[in-house]
Amino acid sequence: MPTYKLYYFPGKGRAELSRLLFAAACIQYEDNRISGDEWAKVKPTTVTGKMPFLDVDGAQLPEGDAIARYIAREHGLAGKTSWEVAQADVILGVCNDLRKEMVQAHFEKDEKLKAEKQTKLGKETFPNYLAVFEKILNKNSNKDGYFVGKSLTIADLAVYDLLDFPISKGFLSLENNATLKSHRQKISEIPRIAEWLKKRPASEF
Ligand SMILES: N[C@@H](CCC(=O)N[C@@H](CS)C(=O)NCC(=O)O)C(=O)O
Repeated sequence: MPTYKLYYFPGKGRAELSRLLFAAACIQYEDNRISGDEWAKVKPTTVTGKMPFLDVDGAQLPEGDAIARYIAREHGLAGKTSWEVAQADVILGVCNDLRKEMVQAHFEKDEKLKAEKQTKLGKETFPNYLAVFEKILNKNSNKDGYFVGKSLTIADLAVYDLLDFPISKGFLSLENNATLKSHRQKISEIPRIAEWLKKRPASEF
């Protein structure tokens, strides 16, 4: 087993999916949370000048999605066939589209535009994306399973992770999305995930 060292700011952000994957696969790793001051020193030593990056036996892998997909492939959470891996990639793509809209609304500097973007997010964007997630879940799992195949994959954890912030902030409720709600509950009750959710450091993002 290689020695894994994950580097990111003290938050969930682009690193949390990898942490959830490590938890699900029960893999030991160093969870290095770098402060702004430390980052100024670390940045010039990195491949892309960005975090997260994963050190694997001394070799550096940047890019949050590349890291998560690598961990998933190495530890049986990427999908069991090439088709399943592609289906999981679909979910990751949809997650990235939704994340982009969430980030744009949250970090909009113009207050009027921000209010408009947040209203659109709540009234249009979230309902549309949640409907897509539910359609895929229902098609795959007869309403009580996983996004891809018959077992946990990176896709389940990606959706869980992405919806964490808006749900925890009260911006989003799954009350009208029973399938997604029960999926979320199921993922949070997987013992290794439940343990990580309980012990992970608190952070807003
Ligand atoms: N596409 C990259 C984006 C990475 C990225 O933008 N990281 C930000 C934090 S979320 C960062 O390192 N900012 C500090 C900097 O650019 O110096 C990924 O998904 O990993």
